[in-house]
Amino acid sequence: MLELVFATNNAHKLEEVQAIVGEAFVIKSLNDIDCQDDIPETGVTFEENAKQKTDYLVNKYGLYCFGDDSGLEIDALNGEPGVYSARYSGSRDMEKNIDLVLERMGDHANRTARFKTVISLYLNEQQHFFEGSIEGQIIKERRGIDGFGYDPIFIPDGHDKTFAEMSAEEKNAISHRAIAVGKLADYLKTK
Ligand code: ITT
Repeated sequence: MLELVFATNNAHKLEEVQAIVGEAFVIKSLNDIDCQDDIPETGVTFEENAKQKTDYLVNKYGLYCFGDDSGLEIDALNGEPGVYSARYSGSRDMEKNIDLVLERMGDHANRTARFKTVISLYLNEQQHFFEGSIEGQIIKERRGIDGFGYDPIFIPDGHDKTFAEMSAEEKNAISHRAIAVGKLADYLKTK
């Protein structure tokens, strides 16, 4: 059975991906291969950051692997917070990060935004990318308590609830991450 390392230690992400990919591949975390390194994420695009993760594992361990990067792009803020989503305010404090987005957005009329995920896969000496995105609107104050990150201020197009007002099942059925992982899984099923 083929093994693939997922460049994450987020057990929740790993389980979600293993469930979608099925049993044809065994997916291991960084912990599983005893990698405690802080893998650099210094790119200016999601692609670059995702590829940095797989390049690191390929160079250091010679393993087949994949890694992801995601974030929120807001048109009125010229695509910010983008690759800086996790630390937009300078810290990982999501209260502060959301406050900064709301402050910079003010009463701006254009509130269009999208969540994006890019997955980099290195398999059989080939590099592949899989992308998922979901369009929506940034609202003026937080709504909902579920999910994580910027979920309380994002309403996906065609819905009237924020991601934070949706159940995990509802969000996972339409999310940027689910779309990208679905493409990865479809590709792996052909291998
Ligand atoms: P890793 O250790 O796996 O890199 P991370 O927190 O950096 O974890 P991501 O790269 O997937 O996770 O996402 C970067 C940031 O983008 C994340 O901290 C959130 O602020 C935001 N984000 C990503 N996906 C999101 C989602 O589904 N809902 C809300 N915010 C999200």
